Amino acid sequence: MPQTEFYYFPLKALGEPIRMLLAYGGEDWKDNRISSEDWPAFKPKTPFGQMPLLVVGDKQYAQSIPIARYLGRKHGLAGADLEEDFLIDQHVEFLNDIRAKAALVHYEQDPAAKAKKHEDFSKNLYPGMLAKLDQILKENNGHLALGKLTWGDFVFAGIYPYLKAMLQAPDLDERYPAFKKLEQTVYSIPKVKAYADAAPKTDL
Ligand SMILES: N[C@@H](CCC(=O)N[C@@H](CS)C(=O)NCC(=O)O)C(=O)O
Repeated sequence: MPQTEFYYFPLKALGEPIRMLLAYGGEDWKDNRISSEDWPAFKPKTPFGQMPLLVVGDKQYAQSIPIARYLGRKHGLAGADLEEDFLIDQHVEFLNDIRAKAALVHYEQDPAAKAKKHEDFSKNLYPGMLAKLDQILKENNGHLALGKLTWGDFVFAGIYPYLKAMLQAPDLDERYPAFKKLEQTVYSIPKVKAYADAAPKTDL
């Protein structure tokens, strides 16, 4: 069996769903956490100049959501047919829409523009999007899709701390208990828990 190597920064963020899926699948994999000092030398070796990156033997797999979908299919966490796969994709993309909006604020360099964007999105965008996400979880038995565990739940649980920080919403758990519950559901799966217990602790 070729060695499976995973590469990401020493953060959860976009890498954690993939780490959790590798752990769930019981794969023999190496968790390479690339420091910001080592990143410039590694960047040109990646397909898109970005991480996460999964390498299996001589094959490289890039882009976090396709990697999660690929591992989900590999480990029995996908839909049973095209229609079910579509529902998982639809809700993962909606979650990613929220992440992308929050990232616009989080990565804004100008402090005044950042504060203005945060105020605007907090008033006009986040409440509706978060309420919709909450409704999706409630309609799906606490899961992101299909009323049961899918790879989409791993995407949710893995990025949740990063999302919470980018939304500047430390009270998100209290406002939407279903979010925290889904994160806990995935982290309480024994193989995922064993990975998380042994992994370096990071906030995001
Ligand atoms: N669409 C890509 C985005 C990946 C991405 O934004 N990666 C960031 C870290 S979260 C990165 O590699 N940044 C370093 C750089 O661009 O030099 C994915 O989902 O994998």
